[in-house]
Amino acid sequence: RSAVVVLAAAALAVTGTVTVVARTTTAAAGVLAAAAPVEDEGADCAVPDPGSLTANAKLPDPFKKINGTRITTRSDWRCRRAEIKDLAERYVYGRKPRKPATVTGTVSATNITVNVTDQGRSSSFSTRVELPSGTGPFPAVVVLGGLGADTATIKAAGAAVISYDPLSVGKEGTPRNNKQGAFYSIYGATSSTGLLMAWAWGVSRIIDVIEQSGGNILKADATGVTGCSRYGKGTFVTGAFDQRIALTMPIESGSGGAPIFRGTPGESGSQPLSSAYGEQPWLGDAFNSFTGNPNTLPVDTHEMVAMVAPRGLLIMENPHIDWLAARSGSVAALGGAEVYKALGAGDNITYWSDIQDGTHCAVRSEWRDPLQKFIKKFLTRTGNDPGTIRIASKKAGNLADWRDWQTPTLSDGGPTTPPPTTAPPTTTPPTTA
Ligand code: MCU
Repeated sequence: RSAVVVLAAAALAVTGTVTVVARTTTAAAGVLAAAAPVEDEGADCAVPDPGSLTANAKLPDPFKKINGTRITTRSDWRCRRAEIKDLAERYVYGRKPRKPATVTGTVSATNITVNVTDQGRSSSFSTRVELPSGTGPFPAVVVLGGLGADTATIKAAGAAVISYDPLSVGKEGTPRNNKQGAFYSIYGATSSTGLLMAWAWGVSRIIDVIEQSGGNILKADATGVTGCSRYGKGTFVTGAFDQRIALTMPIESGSGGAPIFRGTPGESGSQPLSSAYGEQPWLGDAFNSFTGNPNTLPVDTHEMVAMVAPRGLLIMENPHIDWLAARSGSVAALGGAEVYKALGAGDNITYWSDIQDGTHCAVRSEWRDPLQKFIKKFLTRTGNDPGTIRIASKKAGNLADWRDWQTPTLSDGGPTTPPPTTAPPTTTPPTTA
């Protein structure tokens, strides 16, 4: 497998309204883009106890293991990722249970049913399905909650739309000690796992059913996920915690979603962490200890971005509404993109906040093109878009302000040097008389 994906993390050009990070790509991006065949590919990794927490105003070094040493190879990332996953569950979202004892269900051209049994308890939920035109089997995008998703573009690009109501799996409006929905019917109303992770678990169970369905209608290895606002938070968590998901597309997720936790206290007008924790039981109960001091978190969302790597990630953010914390969102994307680059997959992430209309969760013309391109790259697999980092200057964060670590050159997994920029010498063809 020679994934010759070379990233020349080139010119950081600041244009009039946006920061564009130009990138150069050579061949075979698809090799690293592949989703894993299992939900949690690093489940066998030995993850040490995190020990006592120490304050760090900067973003934790994603390349530094819990034992204090830094990873040196791309293959080391697999178990470093498992550490990040453990920290994120422990302190931020709550535990995502392992694959349940039994998942059954059906896939038809109009709906999916999901029945789960685990720990002796059962629950069910269902979703609607809309197929694109043409002949299947089709890739599919799970749309959380309906809001803001450009379903016309998704279908036009050749993917089915699975309309999933996250609230059937994790209900809003309940106190933390009485959580409700298909997840909590199994794992208990006092489970400390927050709604975002419960919603993510529901998407994983939908994928289980698609996998078992025989693949005549929907393809199991080409699933995307999207959603806006609170469902953008859910989308972000869903993509981070299931490595079968080929393309993750959170929209305007705000505090508790993509934006770095460390950034929101200093980002004027952004939703405070106490509010993201308190408005609904979105985050896990354990996050309560960090709402006033995110600096003691041993993990931040640039590392959840990194958990998605090298899979496709399209982060869409709105810089016109302060509450949405788009500056902190840009820092998460830039920080996480460092891991993508180190893995040779720098062109598998797009971040786009350069938009005109400030309406929350509007379907926007600016996002149509990047959306189509990433669906073609990661779901129908008919494209090879190199990704774009397009940050509105109004809410442009600076990664250098947030890190005290540098991105290592990881020693395996293919070349890490850019291709020659000068053309090779040409030979003059012999002239024949
Ligand atoms: C951005 O997502 C949330 C936000 O965190 C909440 O404070 C607000 O009430 O709702 C937003 C949302 O989900 O809007 C649909």
